Amino acid sequence: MELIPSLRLTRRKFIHSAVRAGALAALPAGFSACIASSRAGTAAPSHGAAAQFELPSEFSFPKGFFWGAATASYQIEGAWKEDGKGESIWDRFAHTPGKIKDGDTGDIACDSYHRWREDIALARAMNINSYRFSLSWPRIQPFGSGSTNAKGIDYYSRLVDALLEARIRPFVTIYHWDLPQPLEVAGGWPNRDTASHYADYVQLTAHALGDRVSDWVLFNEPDSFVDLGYLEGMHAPGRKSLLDFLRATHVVNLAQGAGFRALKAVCPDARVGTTFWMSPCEPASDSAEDELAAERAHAFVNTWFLDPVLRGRYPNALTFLPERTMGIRSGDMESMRTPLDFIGINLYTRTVASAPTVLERLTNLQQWLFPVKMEGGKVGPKTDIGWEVWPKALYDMVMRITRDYDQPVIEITENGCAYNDGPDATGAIHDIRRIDYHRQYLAALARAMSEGADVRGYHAWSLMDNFEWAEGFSQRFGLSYVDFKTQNRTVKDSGKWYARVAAENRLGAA
Ligand code: IFM
Repeated sequence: MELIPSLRLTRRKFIHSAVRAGALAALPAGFSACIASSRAGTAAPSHGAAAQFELPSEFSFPKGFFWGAATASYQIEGAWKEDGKGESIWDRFAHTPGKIKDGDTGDIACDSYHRWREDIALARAMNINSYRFSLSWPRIQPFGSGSTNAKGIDYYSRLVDALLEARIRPFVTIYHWDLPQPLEVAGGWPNRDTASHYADYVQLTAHALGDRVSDWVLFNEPDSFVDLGYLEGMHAPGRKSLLDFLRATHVVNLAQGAGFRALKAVCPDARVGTTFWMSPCEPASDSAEDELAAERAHAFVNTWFLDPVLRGRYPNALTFLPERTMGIRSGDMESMRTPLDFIGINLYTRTVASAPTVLERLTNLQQWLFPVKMEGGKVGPKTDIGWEVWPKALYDMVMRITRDYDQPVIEITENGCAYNDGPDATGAIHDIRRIDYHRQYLAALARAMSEGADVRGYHAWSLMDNFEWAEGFSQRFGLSYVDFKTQNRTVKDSGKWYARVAAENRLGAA
């Protein structure tokens, strides 16, 4: 059964608006001195009242702030069946004709399995002090359980050592979507056993790397891989089933609790969090119905996975919670509740939500279950992948999480934009729009920090152009350009700009 067409918009095409009066509160005394209108500040309102938004043109970040960049194993490593690596669901999915744009695969990707030294050199050239990368589960455990692949462990061990030597924090994501294929054959994430296999794998990685790695991300965007992989079918393993979506949701939440405890059992002092795809959800109009729809959208987009871990309950996203269908058992709520050390936020854009009409609800089971229509904002400029540039989204989201979850520690684990600028005749890549994007989003983040948000780091997505899932190599998010024929890497103008910001620990005037 497919859920509402509008859900298709959630992860990749949606956007919301959160132009709430509170979000536009006056700036604290002492901060306004360094405020100047920026380009973001000139954005037109998404609806109704004027949405003026002042951004600081200059801001000094706190000492010890992490200036990072992020990548993920399947998107960069390649070497898909080398040195004992097992097959992942992404290997299988990408090898299935028609699943990925232009028939691209991650078989070679950025060849980072062989070129990781060059990648660390890129990070150094950009003055990055935090590198967020992910571990490929089937490279470490080819079958998802049982035997360990020593060569896989060695690869990550060498990477971690080299990062530490370069004074770069290794920020390790344990799961970024590449489930071992044998576990999918056994039922995948909807199968409860996957949670205990995951906890075993977490413990294995903690034993292997925990003497040198202090900062861990349990999951990258559980909402994305469960939604896109099990409900919408656009990502591996390509299922389109409401039942699988609901079950996978719950098993991932159980895995998260079990994984957290497994990691802390080995490394009690480790900082352990999870990274969530987030997007502030704005009502399409001032009507009470759209306001309610925006809150429902928020529950589905932002807290569907956050509330189980932090509050031990599911949010009110659906008209009712099908507990038995989800496979919820007695004691589950307690075991999925976990005191994460930080919340990772991956943020790109906003969502606009509106209420379906009564007729739409009565005639469409899916809209009855989840009565919300969601889409992306249509006011700001679009990046090449079609996502609206809306820097205020970062401010709104960070402030909402800060308010609603009692000022948690936050890491911006991803923020970035797809612009496909290529090299000019001299080989230089003048990606001015990417500089603008990061500058404006960083300014919005600075404003949130000046208003009390406890943000410890910012990670640009991505260190380099890479395999963008179902979009293949058609979307370039990197601060460095990768020539996928020669595998040559070139730092783009945005990477050089980022290097200056990171070195000065300060966002200067444009
Ligand atoms: O490329 C992805 C990444 O794997 C997860 N977050 C969003 C990025 C851009 O779509």
